[in-house]
Amino acid sequence: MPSPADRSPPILLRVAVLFLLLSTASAWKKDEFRNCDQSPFCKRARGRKPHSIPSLSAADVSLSDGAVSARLLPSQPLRQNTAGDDPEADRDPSRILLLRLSVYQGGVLRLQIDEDPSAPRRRFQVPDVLLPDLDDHRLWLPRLSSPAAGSSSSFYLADGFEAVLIHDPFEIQVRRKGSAEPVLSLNSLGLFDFEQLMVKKNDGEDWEERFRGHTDTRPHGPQSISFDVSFHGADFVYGIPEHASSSLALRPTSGPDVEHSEPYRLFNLDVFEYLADSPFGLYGSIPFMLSHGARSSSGFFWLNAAEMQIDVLAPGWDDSASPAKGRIDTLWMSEAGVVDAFFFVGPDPKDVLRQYIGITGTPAMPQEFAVAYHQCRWNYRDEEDVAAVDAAFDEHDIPYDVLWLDIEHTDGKRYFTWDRVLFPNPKEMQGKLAAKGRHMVTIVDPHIKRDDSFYIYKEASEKGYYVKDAMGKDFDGWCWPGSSSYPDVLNPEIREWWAEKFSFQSYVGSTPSLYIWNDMNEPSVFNGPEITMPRDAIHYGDVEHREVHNAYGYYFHMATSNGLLKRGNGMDRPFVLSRAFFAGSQRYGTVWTGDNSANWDQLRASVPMILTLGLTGLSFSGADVGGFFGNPEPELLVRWYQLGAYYPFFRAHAHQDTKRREPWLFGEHNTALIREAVHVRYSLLPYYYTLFREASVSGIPVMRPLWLEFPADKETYNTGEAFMVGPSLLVQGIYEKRQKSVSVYLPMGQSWYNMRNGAAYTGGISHKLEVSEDSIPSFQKAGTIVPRKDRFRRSSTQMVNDPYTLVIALNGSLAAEGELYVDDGKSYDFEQGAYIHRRFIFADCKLTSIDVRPAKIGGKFSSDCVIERIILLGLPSGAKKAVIEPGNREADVELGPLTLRGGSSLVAVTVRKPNVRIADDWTLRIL
Ligand code: NBV
Repeated sequence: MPSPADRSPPILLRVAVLFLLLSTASAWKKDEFRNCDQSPFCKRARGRKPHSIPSLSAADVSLSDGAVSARLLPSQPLRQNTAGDDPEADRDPSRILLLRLSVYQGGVLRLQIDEDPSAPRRRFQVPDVLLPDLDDHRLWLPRLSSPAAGSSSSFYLADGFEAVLIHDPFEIQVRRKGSAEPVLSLNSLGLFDFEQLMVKKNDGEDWEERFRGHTDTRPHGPQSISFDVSFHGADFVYGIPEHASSSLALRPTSGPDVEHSEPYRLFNLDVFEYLADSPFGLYGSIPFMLSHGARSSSGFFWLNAAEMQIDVLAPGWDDSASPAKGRIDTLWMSEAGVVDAFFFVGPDPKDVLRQYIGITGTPAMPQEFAVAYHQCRWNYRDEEDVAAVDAAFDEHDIPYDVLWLDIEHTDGKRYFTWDRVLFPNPKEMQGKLAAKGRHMVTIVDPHIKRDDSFYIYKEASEKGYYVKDAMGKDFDGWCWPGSSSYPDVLNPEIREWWAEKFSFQSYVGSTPSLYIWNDMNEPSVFNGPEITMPRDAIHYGDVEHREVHNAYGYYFHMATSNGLLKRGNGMDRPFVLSRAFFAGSQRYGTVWTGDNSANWDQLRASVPMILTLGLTGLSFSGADVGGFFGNPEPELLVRWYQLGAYYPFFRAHAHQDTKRREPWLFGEHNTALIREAVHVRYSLLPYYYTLFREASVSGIPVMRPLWLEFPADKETYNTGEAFMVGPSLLVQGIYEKRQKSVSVYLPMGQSWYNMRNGAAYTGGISHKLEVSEDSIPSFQKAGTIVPRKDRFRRSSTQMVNDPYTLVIALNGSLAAEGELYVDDGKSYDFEQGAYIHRRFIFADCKLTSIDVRPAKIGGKFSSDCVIERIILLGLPSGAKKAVIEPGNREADVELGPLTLRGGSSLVAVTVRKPNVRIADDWTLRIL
């Protein structure tokens, strides 16, 4: 067997790769990545005009197995390719496409189009993303209705909605019953194109594609699919992460008034120093778009893991037709795979999210510690460094829950090992953190050092567990450890094997308080085309990498998460952070927005990015607080903590070349500001945990665009600077240096209370507010109740028995409602009903706590925690005391500050020490 050195890339290439990695001076390297014009499938599809290609018609439309099936045939005979240079004209006219339409409960239409069995090979359909029991929710269609002329077939889709298959040219429409206007349509612009697989007729045929010295052999020829999807009645479209943008609504990429723009690209890539505003694809891909408008919301999801490019077309993009009103046209293009697409009828935006989550799964319920603050850096040098950082948090009275170790903690980037000099006693180190209720996370990347003395490498190579190159040998790519191979996680057996590696016996030095971080799983390959794996590499089942690329990181995340689940005998909720993701990743853990930079634009872009992830299922996400590349000035760092404290995933992180930036390194004043920001998060942990529970049941994200809560308020549709945390809090970031004032739009229908000083504001207008350095603007919506814990400890685990504060923001009718969810914070006992779930209702001067667990649920979770304070905002003065039932006990009512530190806050009515248990039913009457 050749030595690893023999297999390394040539020295020149290694120098070039090293240069690429070390050159931090210049930003994003555009030329490293293909643009649409350099991807023939994208260029071809983008160049087409509506109805300009031979159309397909649906024939033999019938019901079979409770679903609609049809054959798609050319409407007219195909052109002759006389010049021999048009691959579109070369297809075998005798081959047809098979179409199937099926309906799932809750307003979901599925469209599948694939080649017939005479195709030279089976095209790849992504397994393991749709919920395994999805078919149990399929509706059996009893009948198809066709008008007399037989030009279309329609069938039931959901109450008030029907689906229509128009036969020639074929088109799919989702319509409100009785209305001729669709809500969603596919191929209404006649852009549907499906490149069928071909067999090479002679060796002279050149199907290869070249890009920057890399050759893609493309043994199966062009196989792309493209089509148009229109969202009717839509004002804006959102979704399809991951791209960095300052705008939450997707800006048009083609049409009048659009400067030359690339389509939105979905191709998982390790992009060095990405731009804050660009349609270029980043680390993860979710081909799910949703629309919202005054009339309705709807959604479209294409389950396809090959490279995808999506254009949002500006009105008038097609100069041959008059601009469509109240409709957004989009063009979807994928390099390979099949059509397996889902239409979601809405009509409310939360319905669309539920419909999407209904097929891809609800987000995993995180452990409570994971919802708290995480401290990371590439790298904490050694055990002394870890101990010093840990101690300094305590000295400076800043709580934190998790300390992270990046790649340098390993023995030569061999994951699952420890550098013996720097980390000689990993178990002891973790034990010391665990004694304070803290946890540790270590990094485990997918590139495995090709070194026969490394047990993981050896075992996987003996078992034949690596992705293969186009020649059938173990793929050999260059990454952190040098020459590396990549486990073929598409194979369930290999995922099982990988999962085993997390057992305490196998991962020597790991303890139960250690959790995992998966980085570089796009996968990143330094010497590969576009810094990733060649598209003609081969996976399990003879699947080409091009077909599965966007889901590689998903499978890796899944295998790791299952490893932690196994390690804890199914009783400990895994925590795994992944950089790459795909539809369904929400079931396996957390993601973050990768290598951002320490500048104000990236701080601003973090909000639309996280909101978009939330809309597409990934409710547990965050951005590196402080910015990964570069050194943030103290003001930026403070503002980032103030904003990051509201991200669902709150972690500070920094590149190894940056200056140290732990919260106490910027002088007393800044330390105090950061401490305050972290305290805000810790005091809101009960509220956040309750929101994570809601997300894990319904898929409604923790951090929400304003329009998700206020779908009728048009002013909110295009806002990506302010956001809601759950239904009750609105937060506005400060994105400029030395900003003195900010204009904040507070949605209509309610008034709002400033969370720091209790001042009331009217909804439905923009308020110009002075900006202070000690916080960013945050408001509680009138009519809501927010649970808090205001005593600060070293970590969230030490707060478990602490008492609660309820903040009640009254609306115009002096009423409010809110929820609290509590469980043991780590196990799955909640699935058996071992949790507390209360609804607090305030009306007629009486606060009632109601159990909202389903009546028949077993399992019990008990807690002796009590409510130690109730703060009422908006209560007219005059309250004298509170009377608690049962027991007819009295509690004092006084005027008190809104926060424990008081500061400049207005006083609010405070019930002191009501000491009612959160687990009990009670009422508290204000007299
Ligand atoms: O493992 C080192 C870094 C990590 O700190 C970062 O968070 C990842 O996104 N990793 C990327 C690789 C190096 C990036 C230059």
